[in-house]
Amino acid sequence: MQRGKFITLEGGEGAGKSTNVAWLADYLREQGKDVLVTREPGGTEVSEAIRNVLLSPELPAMHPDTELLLMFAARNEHLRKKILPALEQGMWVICDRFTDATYAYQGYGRNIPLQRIAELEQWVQGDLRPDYVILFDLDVTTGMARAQARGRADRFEQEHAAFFERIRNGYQQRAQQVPSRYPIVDAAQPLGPVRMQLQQIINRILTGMGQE
Ligand code: T5A
Repeated sequence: MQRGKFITLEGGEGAGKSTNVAWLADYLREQGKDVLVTREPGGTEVSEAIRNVLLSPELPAMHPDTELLLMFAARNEHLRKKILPALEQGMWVICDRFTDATYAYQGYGRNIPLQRIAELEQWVQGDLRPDYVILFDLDVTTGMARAQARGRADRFEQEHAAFFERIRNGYQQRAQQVPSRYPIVDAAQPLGPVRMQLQQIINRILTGMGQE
């Protein structure tokens, strides 16, 4: 059985990942793919419980390393129980955020050394990396306004603009290192044009041209 593709969606707050993930999965199913949609932090019962701790605005601030370790604890459970079995069955896995978010938020955002994140990544994931990371790029002001319009802010959404600027910069730097693995969506456009961009990206991946 051929292993499925592992595609992650990344970007800052309010960039439109959740809005588009189901549409993306439906488009892939129309093309004959068996698709699993999931998210991080979360994706399994245990990992969703860890997510509640990570996002709760009621808990006091946690040490950045605690946050980092909880992200990877949730990821370890999610990978072993859900993502890896699905990929091995030939399914395409679409995950709303993954380890690029850890580099962006805990690395660039919280200033944790990137090398420490790389060590945990290697420990938890071995050689597994997403085949493609679709980056929804959006200016911080628009992203925060969209997220705020939705209502009550979680622990991350309560951060200041400078934190989110560092995150956007972190994502852009990672995308520039391997542009063929990081197709970028201009997420400031209205929903229709955003979906047209996504469709083009997926078509390139389906025809095997995504890595050229
Ligand atoms: N995190 C996560 C880490 O710090 N480290 C990690 O390793 C991981 C995995 C997760 C938080 O955890 C952090 C990052 C996050 O802060 P979450 O609730 O899953 O929390 O957060 P997000 O993934 O950021 O979810 P958001 O909802 O904020 O962002 P989305 O999913 O990108 O945005 P979405 O689709 O909900 O859209 C937001 C609003 O904008 C509208 C939508 O209708 C919605 O109201 N919208 C548009 N409006 C106009 N034009 C468009 N093109 C639009 N697209 C969407």
